[in-house]
Amino acid sequence: MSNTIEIKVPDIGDFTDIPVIEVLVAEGDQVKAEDGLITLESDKATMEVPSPAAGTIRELKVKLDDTVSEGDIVAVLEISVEGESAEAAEETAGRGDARDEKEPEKPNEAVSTDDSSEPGESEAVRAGLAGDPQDSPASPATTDQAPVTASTDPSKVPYASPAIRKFARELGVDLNRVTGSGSKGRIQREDVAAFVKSAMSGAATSGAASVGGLSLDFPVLPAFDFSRYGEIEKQPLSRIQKISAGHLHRNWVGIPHVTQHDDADITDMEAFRLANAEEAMAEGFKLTPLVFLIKAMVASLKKFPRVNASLDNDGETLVLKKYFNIGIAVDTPDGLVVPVLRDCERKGIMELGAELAEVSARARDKKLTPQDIQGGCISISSLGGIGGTAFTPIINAPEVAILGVSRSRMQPVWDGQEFKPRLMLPLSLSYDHRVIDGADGARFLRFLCSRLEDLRRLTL
Ligand code: CAO
Repeated sequence: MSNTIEIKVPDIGDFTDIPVIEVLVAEGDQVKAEDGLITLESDKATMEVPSPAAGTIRELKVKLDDTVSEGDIVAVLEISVEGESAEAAEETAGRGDARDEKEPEKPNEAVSTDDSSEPGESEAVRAGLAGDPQDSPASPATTDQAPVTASTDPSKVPYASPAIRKFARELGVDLNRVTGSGSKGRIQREDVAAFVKSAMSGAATSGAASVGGLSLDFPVLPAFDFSRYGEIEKQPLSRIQKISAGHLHRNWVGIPHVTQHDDADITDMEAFRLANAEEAMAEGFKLTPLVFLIKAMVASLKKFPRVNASLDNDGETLVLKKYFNIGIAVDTPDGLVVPVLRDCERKGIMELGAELAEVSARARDKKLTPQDIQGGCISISSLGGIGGTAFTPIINAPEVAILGVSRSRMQPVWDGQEFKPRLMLPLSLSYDHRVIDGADGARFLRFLCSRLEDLRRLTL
């Protein structure tokens, strides 16, 4: 009595030369009866050829992308006979019981993407992007991402082989949420693995977020192999970049941003700045437009208290702040950090200029302390030293607005009678639309521009 059998392609209807799209076993693998061996895909359906008995795959006669027809040998199986004879198994093998996989999937339990225990949170704080752990309130998207809920749309049957469905079931993955990278969007093993990895790490590619009680659901990027198209090099992100990536993503998705743009005529301010630049240099720092912006920001926050606020933990109460601490985004070789200048209402232009120079030097030397980056009311992100005409900065939750600064330029401005050359500074205010209405956002930014246009008004 032979101990091995040949497993053949069963009756698959009128089809011949069907492509093998998956090989699910390797030589030496132990299989159980009904375990899938290969997956075939015709124009009409996808089928799996199962093992007729338990045993060990001694020889594999097909490989990926081969084409097969009824009767072709798939594998040689050494039967581990316990209760079943090789003859009985042989009878089953190739008998025409390839499983058609188009039956709908039962909805599965979902993978939880709860990322509340974020590794490296303290570094996120150091990066100035985690919000403030002390007065921490109102980042509605801060911690509790809800478990991903299964999509149960019966019309949407995931395109995956039975083996992949089984794999997904074992991991608790809802295939409706996985994007297939195979031909015609077929979900592959790597896609399921990438989905789980992404969900577990709460990484930027995560496809789900729960924000203010609202569950968002969008497809996850499939895994890419860029080396297929040319030479590549991999560079790990720095710790700060990894941490800030998660927070920027959360803030971008979780906060309904609107960005309002305006230009401030800083011709007179620039003359004043240049007149005082030398004195600043003598004191060891550069007097840049940014310091004037900090003062104008304080005046604007006083006038519009809702902008100097955060949403409380319940998402239904505003916490209005009576202090004026301004975060400044600083570009460092390791990534973006946001140190905070405290009590800016009590400090003059020169004092703020010196402090800004000192704190940005420490940021670049990685010498900021946790206190340096806590307690901010609003942030300013200045790209004016680099260029650009406008951009849309991302709010640094739990703050509710951020000011983006682009490069000033001379422009012809119509004064009612003639064009005059004026130095115009482009400003972009992103604000949380749940807290600040569009009209108030526009008024706030115009007010801020008006203070820059006439510095005397800062004293009012
Ligand atoms: N328009 C025209 N010129 C400007 C300007 C503006 N809006 N802002 C600055 N400048 C000039 C300065 O006067 C200075 O000129 P000189 O070299 O001739 O004296 C030069 O540009 C360089 O300024 P700076 O960038 O060194 O100084 P700053 O005070 O403007 O900014 C800091 C300090 C720390 C904010 C800045 O160096 C920095 O890191 N910016 C990047 C912030 C960032 O990455 N933001 C993006 C975050 S993502 O939202």
